[in-house]
Amino acid sequence: EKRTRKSYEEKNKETQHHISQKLINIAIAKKSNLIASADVLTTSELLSLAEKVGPNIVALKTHIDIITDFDYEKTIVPLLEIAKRHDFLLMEDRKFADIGNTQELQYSYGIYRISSWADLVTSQVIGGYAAMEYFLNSGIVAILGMSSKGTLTDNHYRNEAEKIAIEHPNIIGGVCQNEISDSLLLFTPGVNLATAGDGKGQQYNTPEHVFKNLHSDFIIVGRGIYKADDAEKASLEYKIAGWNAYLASL
Ligand code: S5P
Repeated sequence: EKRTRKSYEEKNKETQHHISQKLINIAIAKKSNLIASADVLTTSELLSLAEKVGPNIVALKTHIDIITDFDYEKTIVPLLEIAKRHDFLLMEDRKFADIGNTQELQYSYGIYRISSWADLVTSQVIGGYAAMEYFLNSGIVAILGMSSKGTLTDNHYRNEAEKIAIEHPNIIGGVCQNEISDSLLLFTPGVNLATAGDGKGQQYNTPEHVFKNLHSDFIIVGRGIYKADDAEKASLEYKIAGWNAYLASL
């Protein structure tokens, strides 16, 4: 197939981008390939979740625009401190989808000032190669295929989007439910150990499936962790499940 199973050590040698290297080094040090998605609505929930799951994750994925009481000083400044202390990266799941100029403005301005804190940002590649030029401070994770039922990311779209991702030096990887090129890190959301869907179109797979069949590099888990009675314990369970699935896939 087009993607071979490579270890994080092998990937580390091949990658050029400093953000990929940082992410992989954290994965190796923590024996974790877990990215927790913090889809919570308040600053206190966000910070408390980050504190609990921090030791077990390589990155915390945010949707910063759903934080109802967002305040740069009270939300981002302490989040950066927690990320530094527990050694994880911040990934803003903004899924940019516009022309380059607008994306540049959305990335750096408004109240969120994403460019000043996000190690990684997600972006659609619908705007084409040149639209990807302006996320200068962050590694870009391109949305190549989506996990939701009825998504328009069919084979043709995925292949065209993947070409841009492979060629663009600022794009370090892709979000996808399929295998993608070896030259990209593969991030797979839609992972849950307990359920197959959410009744709103989300479709879940297990860590075993994404490592063995897709040769994924990182799993993204939202409700499986932040909705659990004990988020800290759940993050440890997903961390262990993800790492064991990775080892078994080698
Ligand atoms: O195709 C996708 C791409 C993404 S980034 N499907 C997804 O579910 N996501 C994101 O992953 C989604 O926006 C959410 O933040 C997370 C999945 O959350 P969960 O609660 O379903 O695990």
